[in-house]
Amino acid sequence: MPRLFPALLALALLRPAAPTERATPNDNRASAGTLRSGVLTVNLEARAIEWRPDGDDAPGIAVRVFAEAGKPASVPGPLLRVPEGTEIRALVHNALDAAIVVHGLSTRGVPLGPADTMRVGPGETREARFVAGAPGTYRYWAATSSPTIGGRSGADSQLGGAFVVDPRGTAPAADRVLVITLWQQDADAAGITGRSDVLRFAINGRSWPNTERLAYTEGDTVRFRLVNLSAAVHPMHLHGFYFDVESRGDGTRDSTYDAAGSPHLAVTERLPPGRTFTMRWVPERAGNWLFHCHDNFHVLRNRPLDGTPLPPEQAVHTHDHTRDMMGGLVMGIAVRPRPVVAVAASAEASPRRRLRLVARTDSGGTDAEPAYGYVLEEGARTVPNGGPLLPGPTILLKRGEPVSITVVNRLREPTAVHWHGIELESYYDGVADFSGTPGHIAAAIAPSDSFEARFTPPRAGTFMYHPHADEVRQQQAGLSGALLVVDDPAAYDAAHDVMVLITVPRRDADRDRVLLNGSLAPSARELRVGERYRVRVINIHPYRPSMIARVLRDTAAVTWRAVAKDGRDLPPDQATVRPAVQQIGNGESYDFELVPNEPGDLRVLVTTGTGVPLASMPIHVR
Ligand SMILES: [Cu+2]
Repeated sequence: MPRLFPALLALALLRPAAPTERATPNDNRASAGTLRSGVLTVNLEARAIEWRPDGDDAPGIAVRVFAEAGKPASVPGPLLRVPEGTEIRALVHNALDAAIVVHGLSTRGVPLGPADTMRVGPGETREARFVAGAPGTYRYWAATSSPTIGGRSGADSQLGGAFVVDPRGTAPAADRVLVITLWQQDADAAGITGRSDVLRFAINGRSWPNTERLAYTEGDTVRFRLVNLSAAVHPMHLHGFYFDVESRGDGTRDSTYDAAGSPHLAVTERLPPGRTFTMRWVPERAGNWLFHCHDNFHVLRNRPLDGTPLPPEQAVHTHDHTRDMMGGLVMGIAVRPRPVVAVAASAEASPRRRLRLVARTDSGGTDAEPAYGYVLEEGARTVPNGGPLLPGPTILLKRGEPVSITVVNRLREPTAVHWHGIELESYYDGVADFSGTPGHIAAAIAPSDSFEARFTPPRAGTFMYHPHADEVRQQQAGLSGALLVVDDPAAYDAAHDVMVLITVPRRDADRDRVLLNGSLAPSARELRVGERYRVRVINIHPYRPSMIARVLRDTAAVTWRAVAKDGRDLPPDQATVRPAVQQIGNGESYDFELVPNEPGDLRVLVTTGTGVPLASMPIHVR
C-alpha cells in the first residue's frame, strides 16, 4: 500500500477538482427563460456540477449539464416550452473546459439545416435565434466529443433538455414531460450492463425509488411526453391500462397523428435513443401502478455510486421487493378512488373459473443458473405433464369470464406474477410489495405460500405473464409464458395458431441465442396452403429491446396482415397487409394473420436489431 501511495496522490492531483454545485432534479413543469411579446429569451450555460440521482443524501457523480445562467443547475437541463410561432433567442455560454457542439436549437418540423449544430468553445458565448416550428415534443443536447446522443456515456450524458412546442393559441396541456438519461462508466462489448456496474438510469434526474411519485384520481386524463436522451432503447410499459400513442418523434420532427384517425393503443411503446413519444391514458382503477422500462437491466437496483457493493440478491429478497430490488427507469403512480355513492356489492355475474399456477424448480439447474418453471393445474388436469418446464404453459382464458389463478410458490425464494397487459385491479397486478391500495398491498409470495389473483379479462388477445420480483434471475430461470384470451376456449384451434414466444436461455453460455417457444431448436410447424393462421409474436426476453421477427421464404419476407398489438385488435385503418418483418421490444406482443399461398418451406427468423440471427423456426407449407 505505501508503495502505491505516491501514484495515487499523483492521480488525485491530476483529476479536476470535484464540482461544488449540486444539481436538483428537474420536474419539467415550467419553461426556462422569459416569454414576452412572442419571444422567449433564455440564457443557457453549460457547466460542471455534481448530480445525485439517488437523492440528496446519497453519493453523487460529476457531470456536465445545461443550466440557466445565474440560476441553480438541474438534471435534466432546463425545459424550453413555448407556443407555436414563438421566436427563441437562446444565448449559450460554455463554462466548461472543453468545446461543446450543441444540437437541436433550431426550427422544429423542417429539414435540419447547418444551424442545428453550434460549436461553442470553452469560455465562449453563442446565440441561437430561431422560430420554434411545428408543435410537438423535441430535445436539445450537446457533447464534447460524440456526434450522436447514443454515443454519450459519462460526463456528457446529462447535457441536454426537453423542448416542447405547444399548438398556437392553446394553453400548455396539463401533461408531464419525462426525460430519460443514462450515465455509465463502462459497458461490456454487447452493451449489456449488469447489476454490478456503477451506472444510473434516470427519469427527470432521479432513479427509482427516488423518481417522482405521480398521483392522479380515477377518471383523470393523463398525458406523458417521453424524451429519450440516453444511449439505450427503452420499451416503456404501463401496468393495468392501455395508452394511446398520440405522436412519435425523432427529436427533429414529431409525427402527431391525425386527431380524427384511429388511436394507437399499446401497453408498451419502444423508445430508441434521441426519440420521443406522447401518450394519453385514463387511470380507471384506483391503486398503485408502475410505468417502467421493460428491459429488465434498466430497472435493476444498481450499485451505489460510491462503489460500495450491494448485498447479495438473495439477501435483498427479505425487504420490500419493488423498492429495494428495482432501480432506474421506474415511476410509481398512485391512483386515488373517485368518491362514489356506495352501491351494494353485486353477486358475481358468472362463476369464477379456478386455476393453480405452481412455480417450482425444474431439473438441470445449478445454484448460479437455476432452472424454474410453471405448472398449470385445473381440476385433475396438469400442464405440462413432464419436464422440461419450458416454456411456461400457455394460459387460455375466456373473455369476460371471471378467473381465479392461485399462484403457488414452491421455490426457495419469494416470487410474484404480473399479468402483463391485462386490465385488472391493482391488488392483483403482481408487483411484489407495491400493487394494491394504501393498507391493502400485495406482498411477495413467500416460499410455500400462495396468492390468489382474481380478474376478468375484458378483451380477447395475446398477453403474457412473468414474475415481477427479481425479474432477471427468475425469468432467465424459466418463469414466463403466454396468456391468451379468446372469445370461446372450446373453439380455440391451436393448429391455426403459430406462437412465437421469445425468451432468454437459462444458461449464460447460450446468451448469443434466444429461445423460441422454450427451445433453442424449436420444432417445425406444418401449415396448409390457403388456410388462415394467427401468428402471435411475444417478447418476454429480459433484455434485447430491438429484436426483429420475420417470416421468410428463402431470404425474402412473405406478407402478413397486422391484426393486433399488445392484445388489442387494430382498428381497420391500421390492420394492413405488409411484409412479415416486425421489430419488437420487451413486453410487446404483435398478432398477424398469415395465409400461405404456395407450398414450400418458410421459416420464422428472429435476429438482433442489426440482423444477427438469434433463433429460427421451420415452417413447412403443404
Ligand atoms: Cu430501458
